[in-house]
Amino acid sequence: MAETSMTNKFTKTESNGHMKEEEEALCEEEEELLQSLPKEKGWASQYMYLYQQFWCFPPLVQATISFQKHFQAKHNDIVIASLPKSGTTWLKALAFATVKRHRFVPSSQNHPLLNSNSHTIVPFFEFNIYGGEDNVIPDLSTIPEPRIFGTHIPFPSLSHSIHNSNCKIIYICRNPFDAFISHWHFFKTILPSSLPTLTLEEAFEGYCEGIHPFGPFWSHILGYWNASKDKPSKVLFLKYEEIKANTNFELKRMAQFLGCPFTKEEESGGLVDSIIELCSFKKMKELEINKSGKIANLIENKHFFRKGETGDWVNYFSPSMIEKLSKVIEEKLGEFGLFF
Ligand code: PAP
Repeated sequence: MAETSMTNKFTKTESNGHMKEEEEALCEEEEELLQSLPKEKGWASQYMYLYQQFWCFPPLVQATISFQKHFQAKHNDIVIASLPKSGTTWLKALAFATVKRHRFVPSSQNHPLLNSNSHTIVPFFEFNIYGGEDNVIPDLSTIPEPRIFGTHIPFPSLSHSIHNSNCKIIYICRNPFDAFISHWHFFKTILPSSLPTLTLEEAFEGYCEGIHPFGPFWSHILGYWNASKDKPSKVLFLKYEEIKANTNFELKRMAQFLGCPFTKEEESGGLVDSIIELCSFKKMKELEINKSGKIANLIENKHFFRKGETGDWVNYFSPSMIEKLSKVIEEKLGEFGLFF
C-alpha cells in the first residue's frame, strides 16, 4: 500500500456473514449506551457524552469501542497521541519524516509530505480508521512497517494491545491557554454558519470544567504524563512550546526514543535540518495540498494551519479568564510538576 494516502485506502473486510444484523444490533446498543451516559452541551454537536471518563461526540463512542475491540498493535507501531490542537499535525509530520527517512529522503522534491497532509499519511484511529459510518473492520496489515497512527483518545482508553505490546507512544502537550484558543477557532471556522457554535465565554466555562472534546484536559495530560514517568521507554512526553523553542534538540530526542537516532554523518550532512524545514509551519502552510486539499473529503487542510505560535492566547483572555484557568491548571497539574 502506498504510504501517501492510507486513510482512503484501507481494505475494509466484513468480519462474518451477518454484518447487516450485527450493524442493526450495534445501532440499538449504541443508542442505549448513549442514553446511559452523562451528557452536556457539545462544542460542535448538540451534545457531548462522558464515555470512559472523557467527553466525546456520539460517533466517537462507537469508534472508540471498535478501536478497543479490534486494533492489534505490532511491536514496532508508533502512536502519536495528543489533545486536539496541541501540535498533532506537526508531530505526525516530524515523526513520519524521521522514521521513514531512508525510504523518503526529506530533501526530495517528491516527499509524501509535500503532496499529502500529515493527517492523511498518519491516520487517526477514532476518526479515520474506526470512524467510518459502515462499521466495517479495516485491514491494517498491508500498511508498511513501522506503522504510525494518531489518536486523541486518553491513555487509559487505548486498546489493550497498545498497552501490552512494545509499541511506542509519543504525546504532545500544549499550554492549555493556547490549545483552548486554537480549538475554539477551529470549530468556529469549520462549522457551517447554520449550526450554533459556543461563544468564547461559553466554551471557556466548559473548558475549565473539563467539558470539551477528549477532556478534561488535565486528566488527558496526566494520563500520558504519568505513563511517561512509569514507562519512559514506552511513552515520550513532549511539549509544543519546547519543540518550538528547540526543534533540533527535541527532534533528536524523539529519534533516539524511537530507536532510530540520527548518525553523526546524518547530522553533519544537514538531514536533521531538512526534516525541520520540511515540517515547518511556514513550509507546510504554503503547500498547495494544504491550501486547497481536504482531509477525508471533509475538513479543509488549511484549517490545521492558523498561526502556529506560542502565546496567542494573550489576545483573547480577559484578566478574570487568566485567573480562572491559571487556578485550574495549578490545582489539577501543579503537584505533578506540570506548569505552563
Ligand atoms: P488537530 O488536533 O486537529 O490535529 P493540531 O495539529 O494538534 O490539530 O493543532 C493545530 C495547531 O497546531 C494550530 O495552532 P494555532 O491555532 O495556534 O495556530 C496550528 O497552527 C499548529 N500547527 C500546525 N502545523 C504546525 C507546524 N508545522 N508547526 C507549528 N505549529 C503548527
